[in-house]
Amino acid sequence: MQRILLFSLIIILGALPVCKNPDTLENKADSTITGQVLPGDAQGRSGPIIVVASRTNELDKIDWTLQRDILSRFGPFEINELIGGTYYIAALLDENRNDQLDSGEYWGGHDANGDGRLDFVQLDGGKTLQQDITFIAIY
Ligand SMILES: [Ca+2]
Ligand SMILES: [Ca+2]
Repeated sequence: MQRILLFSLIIILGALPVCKNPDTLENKADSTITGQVLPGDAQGRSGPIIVVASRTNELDKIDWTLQRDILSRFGPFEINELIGGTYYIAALLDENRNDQLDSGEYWGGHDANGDGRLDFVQLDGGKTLQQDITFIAIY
């Protein structure tokens, strides 16, 4: 009887390291996006600036409450604890402070080719990506 118990204990202990650390390399949230928010078209305006790492560049679908940094003025931003992958960096000058992009508010982000649509960046797991962004237009 004791032998069976001991045997079971060895099996249980042997299995422990497997379930101890569920993080795999792909889903570890240890990447960072950082850079400067430049005024661009929003020069001279004020209000909280929300910068998000978004999975979409469709302005009406961006969630401004997740994976974000909030600034009180133009300047450096940093978004931490990101999983490696593809992101659109988007910025909102949230003048009415409701965490949403409203008509008449400035938006911007990383638009590499200047066509007025945000372009994605590729973020590697465990790395920090540096990308400056700017305000582009009024919504
Ligand atoms: Ca708003
Ligand atoms: Ca573009």
